[in-house]
Amino acid sequence: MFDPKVFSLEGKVALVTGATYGIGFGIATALAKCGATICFNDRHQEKLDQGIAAYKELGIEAHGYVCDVTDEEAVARMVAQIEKEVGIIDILVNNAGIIKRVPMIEMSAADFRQVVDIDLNGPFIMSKAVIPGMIKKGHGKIINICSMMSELGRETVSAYAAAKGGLKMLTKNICSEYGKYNIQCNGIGPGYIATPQTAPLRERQADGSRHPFDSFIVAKTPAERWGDPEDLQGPAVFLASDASNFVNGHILYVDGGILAYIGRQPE
Ligand code: NAP
Ligand code: GCO
Repeated sequence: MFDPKVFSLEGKVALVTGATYGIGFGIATALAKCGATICFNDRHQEKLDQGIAAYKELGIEAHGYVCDVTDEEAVARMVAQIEKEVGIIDILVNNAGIIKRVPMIEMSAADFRQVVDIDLNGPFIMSKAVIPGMIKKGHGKIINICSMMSELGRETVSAYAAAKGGLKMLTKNICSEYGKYNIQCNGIGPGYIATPQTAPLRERQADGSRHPFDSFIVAKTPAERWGDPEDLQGPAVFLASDASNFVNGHILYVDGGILAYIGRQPE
């Protein structure tokens, strides 16, 4: 008999990286509402405090840590501290990420490296730090926040596309290497989601009209709208829960249909 409790995260410890606001915050609040204890990090104490207050407003007692996901020693310290204070991590969501929109031939190697460092090396460093605990515990869930750019390219986002394409393959490799320990590593590929990261693409024009990129995305999305962090909550709960115990190495695109659509035909 199917038991809906399979979606429950009661008793689980979840670490969501970069979850002070945006997609990470949305996912963390959903995991908390399903019973998980939430840990999150931010690079800055001030933003961390704002995050803790925002969770509190929703009745969630989140554990916050100042930590940069690219700093291997700091990550190891944070994971050890979480294991001591909260418990071994059952669920890791690699959400922290940045984008730099610069035409490739104008982009410095330093900027390209920084994007790859945060968006790809960060999930590697984080996963490497939590997998030993998951092996010890006999189960684990890793969810990597991928992108449309794990599949598609576009002008100005070469570093981001390289990193998110790499993250898709890191997901498949973690599945391949650690599936035997009952660890499931999957990705979520959000479509275009209204958060601070995409705010410049949605800015109103001087005459009050929509940004051309905003109109382009609405036209390219069969749902005819931008996504919200809330759109990612159900998929994240599914991939964090026992309901997905035989789903591994999969990228779940949550994009309002963008990847299925060739685009609007000319009028
Ligand atoms: P956002 O609003 O810019 O939030 C990004 C978060 O990552 C912030 O909390 C930021 O914290 C944190 N962060 C960045 N670098 C970090 C580092 N080195 N160490 C720790 N935390 C770091 O972005 P978002 O739109 O919510 O995106 C979240 C994730 O989804 C990203 O991986 C993004 O690429 C991906 N994504 C976004 C969209 C979209 O349309 N919005 C679509 C697909 C995928 P601080 O800067 O405060 O430290
Ligand atoms: C861009 C966007 C994207 C999205 C997202 C799409 O400039 O094209 O910022 O890359 O944020 O990752 O899935």
